[in-house]
Amino acid sequence: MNAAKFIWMNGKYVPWDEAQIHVLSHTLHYGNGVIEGTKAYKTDKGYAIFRLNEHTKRLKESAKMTLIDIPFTVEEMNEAQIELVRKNEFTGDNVYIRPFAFLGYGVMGLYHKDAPVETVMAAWEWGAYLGEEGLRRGIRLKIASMTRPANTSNMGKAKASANYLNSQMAKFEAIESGYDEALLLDDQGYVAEASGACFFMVRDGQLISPPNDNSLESITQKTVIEMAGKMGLEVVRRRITREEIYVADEAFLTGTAAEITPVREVDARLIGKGERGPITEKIQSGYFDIVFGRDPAYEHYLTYI
Ligand code: PPE
Repeated sequence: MNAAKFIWMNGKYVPWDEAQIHVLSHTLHYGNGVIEGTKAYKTDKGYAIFRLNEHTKRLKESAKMTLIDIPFTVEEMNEAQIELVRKNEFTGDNVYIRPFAFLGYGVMGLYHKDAPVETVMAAWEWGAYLGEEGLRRGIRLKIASMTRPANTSNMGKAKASANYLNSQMAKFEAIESGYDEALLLDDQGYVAEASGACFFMVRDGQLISPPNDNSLESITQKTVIEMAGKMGLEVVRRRITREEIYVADEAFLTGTAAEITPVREVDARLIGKGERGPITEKIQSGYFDIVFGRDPAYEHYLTYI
């Protein structure tokens, strides 16, 4: 990865290499931690963080769900991220910010009430999540053999570190099988989300994305729905089964890291013409206009640093 200069740890900026923890930290053993993924883009007026407050609020909410009491307010954490991007003196066209909270050293055993909470914000320059070619040509998606855990035994709305074991297994399987990314169904067989992004398809001019019944409440998905509405596209939130995807005209993934990544193939079936479709292209370029500060209608989503 690309190292940066400073990491914010519990209220202080520490040099990148000194941001260390004890091997007996609670989260390392039992997996209860929460993360965010936020992005800053280099606009004509300098870096701007996209939908900063919503990402930080989601971190606080994920922590509440998994019983981690973050000792910082959303405002304090927003300020820390702004300052972090400033202090690191980045030069690239975008910066990934990873705010997270986890349980530190001092308590063993599952009952975590007395484990110290560590709050960290890191930022670094990260290339295209699913590759530059993926953004242009589209990626190949495999439906994973594992499903997303059922809501009866998991909290998919929390951006919890523990949820990523399921994502990791699916992603590994997809890549080992020659694909780029995994799509997970829920325990009823309906599309939930990709390993680290949400799913959209286009059929007969209609944009369809599943409800967030078994997925993260994606901020990028919400942005795309708003954009599509303004572009005059019909957007439907409904359950999707796998065979519908096979005959979709277009498909794409949305996420902070994935941005808008076209899908050109799913389980050995070409989607549409097997390339980035016209609606996907429109949404993708519209999204880049927004995050790079080229669309005044969405200026309120940008926090300039
Ligand atoms: N679902 C999952 C499981 C997920 O991890 C993400 C983001 C999304 C949906 C999209 O959410 P949003 O970013 O609010 O639109 N995944 C983050 C982590 C990626 C990683 O590999 O790390 C991200 O995109 O930052």
